[in-house]
Amino acid sequence: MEELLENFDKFCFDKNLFGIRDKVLDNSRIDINDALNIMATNDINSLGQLAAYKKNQLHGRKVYFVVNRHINPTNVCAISCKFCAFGKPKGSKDAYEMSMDKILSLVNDELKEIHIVGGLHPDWEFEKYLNIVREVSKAAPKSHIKAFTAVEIDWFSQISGKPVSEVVSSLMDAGVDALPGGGAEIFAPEVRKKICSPKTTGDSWLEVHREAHKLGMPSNATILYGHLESDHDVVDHLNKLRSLQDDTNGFFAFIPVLFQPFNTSLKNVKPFPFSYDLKVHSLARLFLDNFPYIKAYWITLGEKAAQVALHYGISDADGTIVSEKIIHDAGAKSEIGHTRDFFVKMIKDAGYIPVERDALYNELKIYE
Ligand code: V47
Repeated sequence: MEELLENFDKFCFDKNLFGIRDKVLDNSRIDINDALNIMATNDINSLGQLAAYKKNQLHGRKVYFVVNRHINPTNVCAISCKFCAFGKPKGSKDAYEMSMDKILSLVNDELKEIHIVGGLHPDWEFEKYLNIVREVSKAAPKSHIKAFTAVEIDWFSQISGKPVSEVVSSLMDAGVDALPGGGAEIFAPEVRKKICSPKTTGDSWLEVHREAHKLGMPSNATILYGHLESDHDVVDHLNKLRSLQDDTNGFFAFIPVLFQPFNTSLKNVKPFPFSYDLKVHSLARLFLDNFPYIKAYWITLGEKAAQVALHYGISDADGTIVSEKIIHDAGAKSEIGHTRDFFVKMIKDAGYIPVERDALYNELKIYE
Protein backbone atom coordinates (compact mmCIF):
# COMPACT_ATOMS: atom_id res chain seq x y z
CA MET A 1 0.00 0.00 0.00
CA GLU A 2 3.06 2.26 0.44
CA GLU A 3 2.95 2.92 -3.31
CA LEU A 4 -0.13 5.10 -2.78
CA LEU A 5 2.14 7.68 -1.20
CA GLU A 6 5.18 6.92 -3.39
CA ASN A 7 5.01 10.21 -5.29
CA PHE A 8 4.03 12.31 -2.30
CA ASP A 9 7.29 14.32 -2.51
CA LYS A 10 6.40 15.28 -6.08
CA PHE A 11 2.84 16.50 -5.55
CA CYS A 12 2.90 17.82 -1.96
CA PHE A 13 3.72 21.52 -1.72
CA ASP A 14 3.41 21.96 2.06
CA LYS A 15 6.64 20.95 3.75
CA ASN A 16 4.82 20.63 7.09
CA LEU A 17 3.02 17.56 5.74
CA PHE A 18 6.21 15.56 5.10
CA GLY A 19 6.78 14.73 8.78
CA ILE A 20 3.13 13.71 9.04
CA ARG A 21 3.52 11.47 5.97
CA ASP A 22 6.49 9.77 7.65
CA LYS A 23 4.43 9.10 10.78
CA VAL A 24 1.49 7.80 8.73
CA LEU A 25 3.80 5.38 6.85
CA ASP A 26 5.39 4.38 10.13
CA ASN A 27 1.99 3.87 11.75
CA SER A 28 3.02 6.18 14.58
CA ARG A 29 0.81 8.71 16.28
CA ILE A 30 0.61 12.32 15.12
CA ASP A 31 0.81 14.95 17.87
CA ILE A 32 -0.92 18.24 18.61
CA ASN A 33 1.61 20.22 16.63
CA ASP A 34 1.04 18.01 13.57
CA ALA A 35 -2.71 18.49 14.03
CA LEU A 36 -2.31 22.28 14.06
CA ASN A 37 -0.18 22.04 10.91
CA ILE A 38 -2.98 20.04 9.26
CA MET A 39 -5.48 22.74 10.17
CA ALA A 40 -3.10 25.38 8.75
CA THR A 41 -2.37 23.66 5.42
CA ASN A 42 -3.80 24.73 2.10
CA ASP A 43 -2.51 21.61 0.34
CA ILE A 44 -5.86 19.91 0.71
CA ASN A 45 -5.28 17.18 -1.85
CA SER A 46 -2.00 16.03 -0.29
CA LEU A 47 -3.74 15.98 3.08
CA GLY A 48 -6.57 13.94 1.53
CA GLN A 49 -4.02 11.40 0.25
CA LEU A 50 -2.69 10.93 3.77
CA ALA A 51 -6.16 10.55 5.28
CA ALA A 52 -7.28 8.18 2.48
CA TYR A 53 -4.14 6.10 3.02
CA LYS A 54 -4.89 5.79 6.73
CA LYS A 55 -8.54 4.91 6.00
CA ASN A 56 -7.51 2.30 3.42
CA GLN A 57 -5.13 0.71 5.94
CA LEU A 58 -8.09 0.21 8.29
CA HIS A 59 -10.89 -0.70 5.89
CA GLY A 60 -9.47 -1.06 2.39
CA ARG A 61 -12.01 0.27 -0.13
CA LYS A 62 -15.04 -0.46 2.04
CA VAL A 63 -17.38 2.37 3.04
CA TYR A 64 -20.17 1.52 5.47
CA PHE A 65 -23.78 2.71 5.66
CA VAL A 66 -26.84 1.69 7.67
CA VAL A 67 -30.58 1.43 7.00
CA ASN A 68 -31.73 3.52 9.93
CA ARG A 69 -34.33 6.00 11.08
CA HIS A 70 -34.15 9.03 13.37
CA ILE A 71 -36.98 9.54 15.86
CA ASN A 72 -37.29 12.66 18.02
CA PRO A 73 -40.11 11.96 20.52
CA THR A 74 -40.36 15.59 21.62
CA ASN A 75 -38.80 18.94 20.81
CA VAL A 76 -39.84 20.45 24.15
CA CYS A 77 -36.62 21.44 25.83
CA ALA A 78 -35.94 22.92 29.24
CA ILE A 79 -32.83 24.70 27.96
CA SER A 80 -32.22 26.94 24.99
CA CYS A 81 -28.94 26.79 23.06
CA LYS A 82 -28.01 29.49 20.56
CA PHE A 83 -26.92 27.05 17.86
CA CYS A 84 -30.11 24.99 18.02
CA ALA A 85 -33.42 25.67 16.21
CA PHE A 86 -35.03 22.36 17.21
CA GLY A 87 -35.70 22.76 20.96
CA LYS A 88 -38.85 24.68 21.90
CA PRO A 89 -40.14 25.92 25.26
CA LYS A 90 -43.11 23.99 26.70
CA GLY A 91 -46.39 25.47 25.46
CA SER A 92 -44.88 27.25 22.44
CA LYS A 93 -46.80 26.93 19.19
CA ASP A 94 -44.27 24.66 17.46
CA ALA A 95 -43.74 22.37 20.46
CA TYR A 96 -44.76 18.71 20.01
CA GLU A 97 -44.88 15.49 22.01
CA MET A 98 -45.29 12.19 20.17
CA SER A 99 -47.68 9.62 21.60
CA MET A 100 -46.39 6.07 22.07
CA ASP A 101 -48.61 4.96 19.16
CA LYS A 102 -47.03 7.59 16.93
CA ILE A 103 -43.51 6.48 17.92
CA LEU A 104 -44.34 2.83 17.33
CA SER A 105 -45.85 3.61 13.93
CA LEU A 106 -42.38 4.78 12.85
CA VAL A 107 -40.49 1.57 13.59
CA ASN A 108 -40.17 -1.87 12.00
CA ASP A 109 -37.64 -4.69 11.80
CA GLU A 110 -36.39 -3.57 8.39
CA LEU A 111 -34.52 -0.81 10.23
CA LYS A 112 -31.12 -1.97 11.40
CA GLU A 113 -30.68 1.02 13.69
CA ILE A 114 -33.26 3.20 15.44
CA HIS A 115 -31.71 6.49 16.54
CA ILE A 116 -33.75 8.21 19.27
CA VAL A 117 -32.87 11.66 20.65
CA GLY A 118 -34.91 14.70 21.61
CA GLY A 119 -35.46 17.65 23.90
CA LEU A 120 -34.99 17.71 27.68
CA HIS A 121 -38.69 17.72 28.50
CA PRO A 122 -39.30 19.52 31.82
CA ASP A 123 -42.23 17.22 32.80
CA TRP A 124 -41.29 13.80 31.44
CA GLU A 125 -39.92 11.39 34.02
CA PHE A 126 -37.01 9.06 33.34
CA GLU A 127 -39.47 6.15 33.39
CA LYS A 128 -41.21 7.61 30.32
CA TYR A 129 -37.97 7.52 28.30
CA LEU A 130 -37.32 3.94 29.51
CA ASN A 131 -40.80 2.97 28.40
CA ILE A 132 -40.22 4.38 24.93
CA VAL A 133 -37.14 2.17 24.60
CA ARG A 134 -38.93 -0.92 25.98
CA GLU A 135 -41.87 -0.49 23.58
CA VAL A 136 -39.69 0.24 20.54
CA SER A 137 -37.58 -2.77 21.41
CA LYS A 138 -40.70 -4.96 21.57
CA ALA A 139 -42.07 -3.56 18.28
CA ALA A 140 -38.78 -4.00 16.39
CA PRO A 141 -36.88 -6.75 18.21
CA LYS A 142 -34.36 -7.27 15.39
CA SER A 143 -33.31 -3.59 15.22
CA HIS A 144 -30.60 -2.07 17.37
CA ILE A 145 -31.54 0.99 19.40
CA LYS A 146 -29.04 3.86 19.56
CA ALA A 147 -30.59 6.33 21.94
CA PHE A 148 -30.03 9.43 24.06
CA THR A 149 -27.04 11.71 24.00
CA ALA A 150 -24.79 12.27 27.02
CA VAL A 151 -26.68 15.55 27.58
CA GLU A 152 -29.96 13.63 27.90
CA ILE A 153 -28.34 11.04 30.16
CA ASP A 154 -26.99 13.81 32.39
CA TRP A 155 -30.54 15.24 32.47
CA PHE A 156 -32.05 11.80 33.32
CA SER A 157 -29.56 11.58 36.19
CA GLN A 158 -30.70 14.99 37.49
CA ILE A 159 -34.44 14.31 37.20
CA SER A 160 -34.27 10.78 38.63
CA GLY A 161 -31.67 11.49 41.32
CA LYS A 162 -29.79 8.38 40.12
CA PRO A 163 -26.08 8.34 39.31
CA VAL A 164 -25.14 8.26 35.62
CA SER A 165 -23.98 4.62 35.91
CA GLU A 166 -27.43 3.57 37.15
CA VAL A 167 -29.17 5.56 34.40
CA VAL A 168 -27.02 3.88 31.75
CA SER A 169 -27.63 0.41 33.27
CA SER A 170 -31.39 1.00 33.25
CA LEU A 171 -31.23 2.12 29.61
CA MET A 172 -29.29 -1.03 28.72
CA ASP A 173 -31.85 -3.19 30.55
CA ALA A 174 -34.65 -1.43 28.66
CA GLY A 175 -32.99 -2.22 25.29
CA VAL A 176 -30.54 0.56 24.37
CA ASP A 177 -27.60 -0.95 22.44
CA ALA A 178 -25.42 2.14 21.89
CA LEU A 179 -25.29 5.86 22.60
CA PRO A 180 -25.23 8.44 19.80
CA GLY A 181 -22.46 11.00 19.75
CA GLY A 182 -24.53 14.18 19.98
CA GLY A 183 -24.20 16.93 22.55
CA ALA A 184 -20.39 17.09 22.50
CA GLU A 185 -20.56 20.29 20.40
CA ILE A 186 -17.19 21.86 21.22
CA PHE A 187 -15.46 21.16 24.53
CA ALA A 188 -13.55 24.51 24.70
CA PRO A 189 -15.36 26.18 27.64
CA GLU A 190 -15.27 29.77 26.27
CA VAL A 191 -16.83 28.83 22.92
CA ARG A 192 -19.23 26.37 24.54
CA LYS A 193 -20.44 29.22 26.75
CA LYS A 194 -21.11 31.36 23.66
CA ILE A 195 -23.05 28.75 21.67
CA CYS A 196 -24.74 26.61 24.33
CA SER A 197 -24.17 28.06 27.80
CA PRO A 198 -26.94 26.07 29.59
CA LYS A 199 -25.76 22.71 28.29
CA THR A 200 -23.88 19.90 30.09
CA THR A 201 -20.18 20.80 30.25
CA GLY A 202 -17.62 19.14 28.01
CA ASP A 203 -16.13 17.37 31.03
CA SER A 204 -19.53 15.92 31.99
CA TRP A 205 -20.12 14.78 28.40
CA LEU A 206 -16.81 12.90 28.53
CA GLU A 207 -17.63 11.44 31.96
CA VAL A 208 -20.98 10.06 30.75
CA HIS A 209 -19.25 8.27 27.85
CA ARG A 210 -16.53 6.98 30.19
CA GLU A 211 -19.21 5.51 32.49
CA ALA A 212 -21.11 4.03 29.53
CA HIS A 213 -17.97 2.37 28.14
CA LYS A 214 -17.15 0.96 31.59
CA LEU A 215 -20.54 -0.74 31.57
CA GLY A 216 -19.97 -2.14 28.07
CA MET A 217 -22.22 0.35 26.24
CA PRO A 218 -20.50 1.50 23.00
CA SER A 219 -20.98 5.04 21.73
CA ASN A 220 -20.12 7.61 19.08
CA ALA A 221 -18.64 11.08 19.42
CA THR A 222 -19.24 14.30 17.51
CA ILE A 223 -17.79 17.77 17.09
CA LEU A 224 -19.97 20.71 16.06
CA TYR A 225 -17.69 22.81 13.84
CA GLY A 226 -18.02 25.84 11.58
CA HIS A 227 -19.16 28.44 14.14
CA LEU A 228 -16.91 30.36 16.55
CA GLU A 229 -14.22 27.75 17.18
CA SER A 230 -10.49 28.15 16.50
CA ASP A 231 -8.17 25.52 15.04
CA HIS A 232 -6.81 25.07 18.54
CA ASP A 233 -10.33 24.30 19.86
CA VAL A 234 -10.83 21.62 17.19
CA VAL A 235 -7.51 19.97 18.01
CA ASP A 236 -8.16 20.16 21.77
CA HIS A 237 -11.60 18.52 21.23
CA LEU A 238 -10.06 15.64 19.27
CA ASN A 239 -7.26 15.26 21.80
CA LYS A 240 -9.74 14.82 24.67
CA LEU A 241 -11.62 12.17 22.68
CA ARG A 242 -8.42 10.34 21.73
CA SER A 243 -7.33 10.21 25.38
CA LEU A 244 -10.70 8.85 26.49
CA GLN A 245 -10.64 6.24 23.74
CA ASP A 246 -7.12 5.21 24.84
CA ASP A 247 -8.61 4.51 28.28
CA THR A 248 -11.88 2.81 27.31
CA ASN A 249 -11.89 1.76 23.63
CA GLY A 250 -15.66 2.23 23.68
CA PHE A 251 -16.15 4.57 20.71
CA PHE A 252 -17.16 3.32 17.27
CA ALA A 253 -17.43 6.44 15.15
CA PHE A 254 -16.42 10.07 15.21
CA ILE A 255 -18.79 12.41 13.37
CA PRO A 256 -17.89 15.96 12.37
CA VAL A 257 -21.19 17.93 12.31
CA LEU A 258 -21.10 21.13 10.24
CA PHE A 259 -23.00 23.96 11.92
CA GLN A 260 -26.16 25.07 10.03
CA PRO A 261 -26.72 28.69 11.04
CA PHE A 262 -29.79 29.63 8.97
CA ASN A 263 -32.67 29.64 11.49
CA THR A 264 -30.57 30.04 14.64
CA SER A 265 -29.50 32.98 16.81
CA LEU A 266 -26.02 32.53 15.33
CA LYS A 267 -27.15 33.09 11.74
CA ASN A 268 -24.56 35.82 11.18
CA VAL A 269 -21.57 33.57 11.78
CA LYS A 270 -19.09 33.90 8.92
CA PRO A 271 -19.19 30.84 6.64
CA PHE A 272 -16.05 28.71 6.29
CA PRO A 273 -14.71 27.49 2.91
CA PHE A 274 -15.23 23.86 1.83
CA SER A 275 -11.50 23.26 2.35
CA TYR A 276 -12.18 23.64 6.09
CA ASP A 277 -14.68 20.73 6.04
CA LEU A 278 -12.13 18.57 4.23
CA LYS A 279 -9.44 19.50 6.75
CA VAL A 280 -11.63 18.65 9.75
CA HIS A 281 -12.59 15.25 8.26
CA SER A 282 -8.99 14.42 7.22
CA LEU A 283 -7.64 15.53 10.58
CA ALA A 284 -10.19 13.36 12.36
CA ARG A 285 -8.99 10.27 10.43
CA LEU A 286 -5.32 11.02 11.00
CA PHE A 287 -5.48 12.16 14.63
CA LEU A 288 -8.10 9.73 15.98
CA ASP A 289 -6.00 6.68 15.16
CA ASN A 290 -7.87 4.70 17.84
CA PHE A 291 -11.38 5.38 16.40
CA PRO A 292 -12.40 2.65 13.94
CA TYR A 293 -14.76 4.84 11.86
CA ILE A 294 -15.05 8.48 10.78
CA LYS A 295 -18.48 9.42 9.44
CA ALA A 296 -19.45 11.93 6.77
CA TYR A 297 -22.75 13.30 8.06
CA TRP A 298 -24.44 14.00 4.73
CA ILE A 299 -27.31 15.83 6.45
CA THR A 300 -25.02 18.75 7.32
CA LEU A 301 -22.36 18.44 4.62
CA GLY A 302 -24.87 17.96 1.82
CA GLU A 303 -24.86 14.83 -0.33
CA LYS A 304 -22.29 15.99 -2.88
CA ALA A 305 -19.75 17.18 -0.31
CA ALA A 306 -20.26 13.96 1.66
CA GLN A 307 -19.36 11.97 -1.45
CA VAL A 308 -16.17 14.01 -1.90
CA ALA A 309 -15.34 13.50 1.79
CA LEU A 310 -15.12 9.73 1.12
CA HIS A 311 -11.71 10.56 -0.41
CA TYR A 312 -10.64 12.37 2.78
CA GLY A 313 -10.50 9.55 5.30
CA ILE A 314 -14.19 8.69 5.64
CA SER A 315 -15.27 5.09 6.19
CA ASP A 316 -18.95 5.60 7.03
CA ALA A 317 -21.70 7.47 5.15
CA ASP A 318 -24.21 7.22 8.07
CA GLY A 319 -27.62 6.10 6.87
CA THR A 320 -31.05 6.43 5.38
CA ILE A 321 -32.41 8.44 8.39
CA VAL A 322 -35.89 8.67 6.73
CA SER A 323 -36.88 11.98 8.29
CA GLU A 324 -34.23 14.23 9.83
CA LYS A 325 -35.65 17.11 11.86
CA ILE A 326 -33.08 18.59 14.29
CA ILE A 327 -30.77 20.00 11.65
CA HIS A 328 -33.46 20.70 9.06
CA ASP A 329 -35.16 22.94 11.62
CA ALA A 330 -31.93 24.96 11.49
CA GLY A 331 -32.21 25.15 7.68
CA ALA A 332 -30.09 22.25 6.37
CA LYS A 333 -30.33 22.05 2.55
CA SER A 334 -29.91 18.28 2.18
CA GLU A 335 -32.83 15.88 1.73
CA ILE A 336 -34.42 14.65 4.98
CA GLY A 337 -33.74 11.00 4.13
CA HIS A 338 -32.45 8.67 1.41
CA THR A 339 -32.93 5.09 0.25
CA ARG A 340 -30.55 2.15 0.53
CA ASP A 341 -30.04 2.37 -3.26
CA PHE A 342 -28.92 5.98 -2.91
CA PHE A 343 -26.02 4.95 -0.64
CA VAL A 344 -25.02 1.99 -2.78
CA LYS A 345 -24.78 4.29 -5.83
CA MET A 346 -23.21 7.23 -4.01
CA ILE A 347 -20.43 5.06 -2.56
CA LYS A 348 -19.86 3.08 -5.79
CA ASP A 349 -19.75 6.27 -7.87
CA ALA A 350 -16.98 7.56 -5.61
CA GLY A 351 -14.92 4.42 -6.32
CA TYR A 352 -15.53 2.58 -3.05
CA ILE A 353 -17.29 -0.64 -2.04
CA PRO A 354 -20.62 -0.09 -0.23
CA VAL A 355 -21.06 -2.25 2.87
CA GLU A 356 -24.39 -2.28 4.67
CA ARG A 357 -23.88 -2.54 8.44
CA ASP A 358 -25.93 -2.64 11.61
CA ALA A 359 -25.63 -0.20 14.53
CA LEU A 360 -22.76 -2.23 16.02
CA TYR A 361 -20.83 -2.23 12.74
CA ASN A 362 -21.48 -5.90 11.94
CA GLU A 363 -21.30 -6.28 8.14
CA LEU A 364 -24.68 -7.30 6.68
CA LYS A 365 -24.08 -7.09 2.93
CA ILE A 366 -21.16 -6.19 0.67
CA TYR A 367 -22.21 -4.62 -2.66
CA GLU A 368 -19.25 -5.68 -4.84
O1 V47 B 1 -25.28 17.43 19.13
C1 V47 B 1 -28.20 20.87 16.49
C2 V47 B 1 -26.46 19.01 16.23
C3 V47 B 1 -26.44 17.05 17.03
C4 V47 B 1 -27.52 22.10 14.86
O2 V47 B 1 -24.07 9.15 16.85
C5 V47 B 1 -26.77 20.95 14.85
O3 V47 B 1 -24.44 8.19 14.95
C6 V47 B 1 -25.63 21.63 13.00
O4 V47 B 1 -25.22 13.99 17.16
N1 V47 B 1 -26.29 22.79 12.97
C7 V47 B 1 -27.14 15.79 17.04
N2 V47 B 1 -25.83 20.70 13.94
C8 V47 B 1 -26.74 15.00 15.77
C9 V47 B 1 -25.85 13.91 16.17
C10 V47 B 1 -25.72 12.69 15.34
C11 V47 B 1 -26.16 12.72 14.05
C12 V47 B 1 -26.01 11.57 13.30
C13 V47 B 1 -25.47 10.43 13.82
C14 V47 B 1 -25.06 10.43 15.12
C15 V47 B 1 -24.49 9.19 15.69
C16 V47 B 1 -25.18 11.55 15.92
O5 V47 B 1 -27.20 17.88 16.18
C17 V47 B 1 -26.26 17.88 18.26
C18 V47 B 1 -25.82 19.14 17.60
O6 V47 B 1 -24.44 19.14 17.43
N3 V47 B 1 -27.20 20.22 15.88
N4 V47 B 1 -28.42 22.04 15.86
C19 V47 B 1 -27.25 23.06 13.87
N5 V47 B 1 -27.90 24.24 13.83
